[in-house]
Amino acid sequence: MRIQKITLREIHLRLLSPFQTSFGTTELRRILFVEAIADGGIAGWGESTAGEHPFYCYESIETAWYILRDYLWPIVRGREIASASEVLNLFAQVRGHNMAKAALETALWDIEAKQKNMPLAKLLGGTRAEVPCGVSIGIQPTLDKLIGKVEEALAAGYQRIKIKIKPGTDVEPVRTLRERFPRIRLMADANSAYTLGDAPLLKKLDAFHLMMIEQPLGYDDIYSHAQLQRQLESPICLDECIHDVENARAAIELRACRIINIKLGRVGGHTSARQVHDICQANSIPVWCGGMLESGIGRAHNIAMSSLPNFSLPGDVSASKRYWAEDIIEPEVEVSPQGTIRVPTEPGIGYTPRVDRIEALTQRREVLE
Ligand code: OSB
Ligand code: MG
Repeated sequence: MRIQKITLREIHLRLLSPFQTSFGTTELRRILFVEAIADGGIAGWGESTAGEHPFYCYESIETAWYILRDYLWPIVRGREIASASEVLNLFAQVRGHNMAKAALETALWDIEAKQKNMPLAKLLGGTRAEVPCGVSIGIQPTLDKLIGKVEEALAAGYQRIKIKIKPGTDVEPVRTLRERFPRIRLMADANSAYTLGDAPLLKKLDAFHLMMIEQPLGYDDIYSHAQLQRQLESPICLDECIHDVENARAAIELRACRIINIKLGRVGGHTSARQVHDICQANSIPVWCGGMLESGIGRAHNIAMSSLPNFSLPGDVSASKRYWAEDIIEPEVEVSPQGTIRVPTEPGIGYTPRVDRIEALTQRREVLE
């Protein structure tokens, strides 16, 4: 394929309810899309999961836009690309900025799948017809509200509940949920809010039989997670720390975690995600797909990736209607009463971007040729 042009777009989408983590609260998502047009006119779509602020990681929508325009597009422009699987290496010259890379790389995967008239899931090597789903519930103002959110998610069929924790809002909500729901699959995500000195506090969570504790320590600190894992019975799952197959390998060999959360943006796209998936599989480390409050386009890519065989644990990819009054794809992402999402069998990402609606929500646009 040869890419004729790409369009960068920023849309604003308001979450149905504010989402609070240990690093802040999000109410309005500023989402960057890449629409790439290949020779032959086939369009592919990707979504950058960079946040509004550099709080989850150093990237933000502003850095992603700049890196895409000034560095990544010039690498792709005019180049004959035999397969989207080449793009990870082409982009290696740019250090980091994985969310910017993933936005363009995933769009090219969508194009390649459409050119081959195949579902993206199949092109990636996916084997699942449906993927198991969990929910990620933000920090709530009261324990009653938290219980209400959990009841709602369980009634909708979701297979596991993740709650966000932060210092001061940790043992209490976990204990409350475990007492109220003794048998559910429950986990907690700290988004790097603790230090190794908090090990005694984190150890208290062992009493509640969590599936895992996600990213308790420093966002780039694999070594301290290895020290913590030795002290905990609960498995540690790494999120923020894992950017590519090499540091996944380091985390596995150091025994810093027993589970890895894969996010397309954080690892730089489908090729890297598949490499992380494969090394985890070879080492009996189960993986699951993390979420970044994506709109339908990012969600569709997450579903395709989650069809790979080692995505054996329920992920954070849930129904469009949990986030948005109206999504920007057709059909919206739906979850069955059993808590699964059907992997589309249509070509490409298998959901159609609603271009009119995207156009109406667009705050900024830049066409690069
Ligand atoms: O750490 O998994 C995370 C949202 C924004 C930033 C980081 C994270 C999250 C979530 C939400 O947990 C997952 C989702 O429902 O999209
Ligand atoms: Mg996380």
